[in-house]
Amino acid sequence: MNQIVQAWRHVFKLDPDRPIDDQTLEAVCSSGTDAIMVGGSSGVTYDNTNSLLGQIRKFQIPCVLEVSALEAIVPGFDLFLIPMVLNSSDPQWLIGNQAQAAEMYGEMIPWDTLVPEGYIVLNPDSTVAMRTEANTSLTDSEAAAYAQIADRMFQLPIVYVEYSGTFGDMELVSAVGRRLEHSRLFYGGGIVDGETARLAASACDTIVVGNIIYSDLNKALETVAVIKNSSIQI
Ligand code: 1GP
Repeated sequence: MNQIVQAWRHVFKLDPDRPIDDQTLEAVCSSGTDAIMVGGSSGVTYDNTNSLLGQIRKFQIPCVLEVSALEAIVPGFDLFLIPMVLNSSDPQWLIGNQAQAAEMYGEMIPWDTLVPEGYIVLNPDSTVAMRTEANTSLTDSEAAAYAQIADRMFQLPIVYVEYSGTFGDMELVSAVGRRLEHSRLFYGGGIVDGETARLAASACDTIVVGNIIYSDLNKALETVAVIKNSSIQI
């Protein structure tokens, strides 16, 4: 299961709360990206998640759900990514929601399909930062320390540096990457063209591209081309 994630270099993230037409979706799914991640910070429901899954399943591409709301867990995804927000000031986002899910669905949880992600949320203006009350003012070395704990103590397969909506500090991302031994480093936030994709890919293992899909499809597709046609070792 984790081996699947280990092979990803480029992922498109689609928001169930934002409609996408079939033509755009076909371009996204046929782009050469490694996987489609479904997830969002607000407005995610069972119905809009199920509907987006139905659209994506017309294409042959791994499709995973990043779980952000208990009531929007839809069966039928290849994997379920479970965020744990390492720098939230509210333990609900680190372990509380997960424990609640285990209490509600314990016997039914398909554990083999769950992949925990240690999130480090760093854009203070993003919905996710506000919602999770994340401490976004981490220094490079503080962020790297969180990552090391995620890697060596929690043994999380993914550490995800999240700047959703803005391009982040690649020095910090590199500092995090240097501290990881086993976890795969995901980076997302503000990747809007080939150049930002290249810069981010140089600092992490897997880039996640979201918003630009909805505002400039060609630029979004450029982010795949740059990763797949380059010799960047990520
Ligand atoms: C959001 O990390 C992703 O969770 C991607 O960010 O939408 O800014 O590309 P953008």
